[in-house]
Amino acid sequence: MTSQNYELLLRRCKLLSAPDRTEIVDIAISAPCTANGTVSRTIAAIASHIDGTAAIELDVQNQLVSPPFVESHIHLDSALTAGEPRWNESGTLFEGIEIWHDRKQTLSLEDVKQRAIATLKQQAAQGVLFVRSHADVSEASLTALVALLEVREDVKDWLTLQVVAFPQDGIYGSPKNQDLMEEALKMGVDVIGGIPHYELTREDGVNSVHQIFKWAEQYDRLIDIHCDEIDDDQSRFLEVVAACAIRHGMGSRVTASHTTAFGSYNNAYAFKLLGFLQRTQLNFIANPLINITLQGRTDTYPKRRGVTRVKELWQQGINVSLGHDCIQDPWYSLGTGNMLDVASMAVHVCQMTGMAEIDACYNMVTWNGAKTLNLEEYGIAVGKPANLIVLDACDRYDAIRRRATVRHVISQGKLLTKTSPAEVTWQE
Ligand code: 17E
Ligand code: FE2
Repeated sequence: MTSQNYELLLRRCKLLSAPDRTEIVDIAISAPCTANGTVSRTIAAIASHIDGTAAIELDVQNQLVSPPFVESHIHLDSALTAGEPRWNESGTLFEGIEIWHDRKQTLSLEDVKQRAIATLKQQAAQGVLFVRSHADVSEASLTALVALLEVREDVKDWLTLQVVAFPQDGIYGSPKNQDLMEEALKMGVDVIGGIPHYELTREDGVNSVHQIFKWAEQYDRLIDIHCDEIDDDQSRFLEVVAACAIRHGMGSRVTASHTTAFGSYNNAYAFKLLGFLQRTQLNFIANPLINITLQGRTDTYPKRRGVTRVKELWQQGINVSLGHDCIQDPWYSLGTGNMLDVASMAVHVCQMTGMAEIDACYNMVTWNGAKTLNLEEYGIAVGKPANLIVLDACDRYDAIRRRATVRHVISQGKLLTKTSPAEVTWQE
């Protein structure tokens, strides 16, 4: 057999080839081939030893090779604005919405694009190659949306971005907002969002969910609703989303984000709801960094964690992924884009410290995120697009515990970034 020439060869990889499988292998990535005008590089071979040469050959030395991280929930339009025009002193969701309301009066295309791309670069360098971002569409100019749709195009050679039309001020909060949602759909958003707990009345909230499902059918889009992001145990829009998902047969295309009130529901109701949810194939997104800081603010002690029931949903086999939600914005002034920070916070806040539970938290920022985003070609297998990351870690537990450095990011077959782990030298 003649030895092949590849674009890239990775030797001695500890490959996470599936959520429950690792193997030590070589991975070869094909030279680019052009089909229908797009250049693609796919995974050509995975084997215990691959004969061949390559333009770039990396000895991975038995470190972990994983599919890229998936950031399933972030607001890129507000990223990197913390303190503008003022700091969120109460730390509540509602003060955040007020501050953002003032900041968004001064948005320009360049302002949003520059911050969004800077954030995506931070994320990509840390192994994130798939991102779902909300874009606030409650401003008449739709500046945030136009900018993020342009960014989606600008980054598509190295990162896949989905954009959600997110009505921050409510679909019925102002008479123009319904038209703005429809405008956003016509402009080509990937996903329809909503915020039923922030509509003026419970009835408006319920109606907003029905309207979102109507639009999703009419325009053939995914759904991702900010749902019950409040500690109010009476905030029960999740059951409406679940019922609509069942009736429209759309479960796997629908996501309920945050659902923090689920952490406050009484157990009798929560257990009934869990049963319903199992019939829906709905996706859930928890944002543990921000949920633990924004929620519980009206409590004294005991103080609620304000995070949805991640462990119980996972135990029921329901798809849960994790997001950052914010990086340096009016709701959360911290954040670096590192998905291992998010997974680590989930381990703590959701008390998922069992070995299988820690692995599950890693899966929530990889495979589960891909499922939430309805990505078709995710994972590392022969014939798939060559997207993968090399971590300075021996397994998922090690990666989360040490927030391991992502040493190499390979996007669409090309080496996108290299990062060296910090090195300590003891001075005798
Ligand atoms: N807007 C909202 O309603 N909820 C959030 N968590 C953020 C923005 C970040
Ligand atoms: Fe959010």
